[in-house]
Amino acid sequence: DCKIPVTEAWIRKHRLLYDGATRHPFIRSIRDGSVDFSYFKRWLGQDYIFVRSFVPFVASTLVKSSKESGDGLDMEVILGGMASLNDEINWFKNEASKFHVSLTSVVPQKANIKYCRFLENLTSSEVEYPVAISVFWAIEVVYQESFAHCLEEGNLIPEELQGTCERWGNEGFGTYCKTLREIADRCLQKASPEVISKAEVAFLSVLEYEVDFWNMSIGEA
Ligand code: HMH
Repeated sequence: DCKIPVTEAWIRKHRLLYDGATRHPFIRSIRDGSVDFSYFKRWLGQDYIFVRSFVPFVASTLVKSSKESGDGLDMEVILGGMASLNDEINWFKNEASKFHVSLTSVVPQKANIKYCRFLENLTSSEVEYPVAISVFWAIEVVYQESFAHCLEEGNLIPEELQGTCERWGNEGFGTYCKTLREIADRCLQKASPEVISKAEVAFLSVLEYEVDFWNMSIGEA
């Protein structure tokens, strides 16, 4: 049915993989309080590296949005996203010092290197805006859904990890992800079948990289 937004169709079609990325055992362990803090610390160090390479990707998406004909609101939303990444980098530094993780000595692991390389390839001006904005949305929504799940009724989140869950699980971040999704759907609706299909492949890659990233955090990759 052409009335279902494209992202909705993708999630329905790839439900198992989507749930694999947003309901990973590592996330479930944070929710139920059984999380191993050494895994959390590994995740923290690796994610700091990831976020640093996420910034140039978001910047390249911002450039693409600025070239779109439209009301210019997309660019403002992405600019807001960049501003929150600035806060996020500072949050990582602060959190790392609380958990005694030295960010300067973190060695990027294979799953992280691969994910960062994927993002770097997407910064090319050859990559169409609908592809880039779909990837941007997918990356953010995986964390939003994961940590919002942690915060749902009945959770036993360790006090030390409450702030982490709120960082991505809070309502404001949820609204931001919804806005990104609306932008993506609007772009995809106007895109050619070839571009839509490239964007779907990229969306699936994000889900796979996210699962690998969680696996790496629990030492299984
Ligand atoms: C691996 N995916 C990963 N790290 C993040 N910080 C996000 C998504 C969301 O910002």
